[in-house]
Amino acid sequence: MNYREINFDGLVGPTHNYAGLSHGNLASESSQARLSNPRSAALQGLRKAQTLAARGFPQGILPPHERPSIESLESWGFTGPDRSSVLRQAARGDPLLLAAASSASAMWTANACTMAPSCDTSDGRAHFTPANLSANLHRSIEAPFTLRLLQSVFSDSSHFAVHPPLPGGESMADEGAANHNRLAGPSGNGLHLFVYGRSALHPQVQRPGRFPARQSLESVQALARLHRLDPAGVLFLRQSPNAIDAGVFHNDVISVGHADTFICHQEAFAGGRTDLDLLSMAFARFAGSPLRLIEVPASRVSLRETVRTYLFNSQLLSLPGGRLLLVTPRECGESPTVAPLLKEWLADPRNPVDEVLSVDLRESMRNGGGPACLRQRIILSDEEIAAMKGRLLLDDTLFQELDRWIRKYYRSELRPADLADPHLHEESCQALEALTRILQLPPLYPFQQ
Ligand code: SUG
Repeated sequence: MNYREINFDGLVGPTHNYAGLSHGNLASESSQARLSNPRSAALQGLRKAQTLAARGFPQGILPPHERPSIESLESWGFTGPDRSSVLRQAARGDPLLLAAASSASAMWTANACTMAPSCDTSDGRAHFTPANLSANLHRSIEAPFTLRLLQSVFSDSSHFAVHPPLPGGESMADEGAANHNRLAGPSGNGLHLFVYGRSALHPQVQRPGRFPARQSLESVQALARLHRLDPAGVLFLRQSPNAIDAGVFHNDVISVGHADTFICHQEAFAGGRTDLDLLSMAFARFAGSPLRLIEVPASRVSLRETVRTYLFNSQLLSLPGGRLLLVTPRECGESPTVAPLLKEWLADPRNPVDEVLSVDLRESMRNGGGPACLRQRIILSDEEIAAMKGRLLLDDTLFQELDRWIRKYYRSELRPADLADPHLHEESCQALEALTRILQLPPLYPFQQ
């Protein structure tokens, strides 16, 4: 069977703003209250997706969520005869809750779910579990809509299993594919690397001292079981608490893997070199071929520069002949330490990276979201692709329609104070209504019920 990796990028929603909601995410904290430009943000993301689609990389799109989430505000006790009164009450009662209900954070679809392709699962179906994102209030409210969306797109239960987000609150905190990599060699056997930052049931596992560790060991173990993965093809590694304390709130800020290549910073994992040896051995045993491992020493790129440039939040994509394309944030090319490193990689014939493509994602980057955060990798067979519902695969026509849609509906300036503006919610709903038609989805949004 022929399998393809499709990158599903999240369309940035019309309420994209900087509310400083993510403790431990340095970009989010330092951008708080900054003026945002939702239109540019959405166009930057769409342009990245289109650039890759135009080069022949299969590319999908996932829609934004309804924001501000009136449903969430009502569930937190803000009531009223209509939506504007709920918004007014929330703005007066607790502007921080309104900000949490308004974030366009669903754009970072790496956090939408974790998936396992059908070639790796014992029941031969592709498995999906939406992330509960319970570490942050503004992100936790994404899970119900993500579930509805996945259930709608992957509704054919002969091909797909869509699980509900993990229950269990903080103990089962799950951030989705941002802490998961599937590595595979020519044999096609996929090794699943799950990364966690703490354990709920084993308090002896050291936690970071400064910032929260979002993903629990118990959650990744549950995902591997639910997705019916072969235990021999699964590895759990702990993120380095030092890295978390330096602002590495997800593992995809410090490592990226694709096919048989894994690129990471020296300080990515708690066990350092031992963990990388474990990974190489597990891969060689399971995939039957060696892992191409690129470890970047701290003496070349500091943790600080790692977090500032998002080098490891680049996308790795297969070019013909087993070579790789690295899609980096523009910040990498501007860095006095990262730019020369990338040049060296390109000049070194032993390094599998053959091309670097720099993309401008400034609006998302200011909230801590680089190229890899904006995409969810979904590996499907041709038959499964045909069984997907909706018009989510990006081609030139869809790109043109989405480009026009963004230019029509999105504001070019948004301040945190604008979140209480009832017109913003109305405009967003009009935009999402139009998008529902463009993407040929059923009415899934709360305002459509
Ligand atoms: O969860 N930022 C997101 C960034 C997510 C990046 N995703 C990956 N690494 N895969 C987060 O911290 C900031 C929102 C604000 O502050 O307004 C935010 O949610």
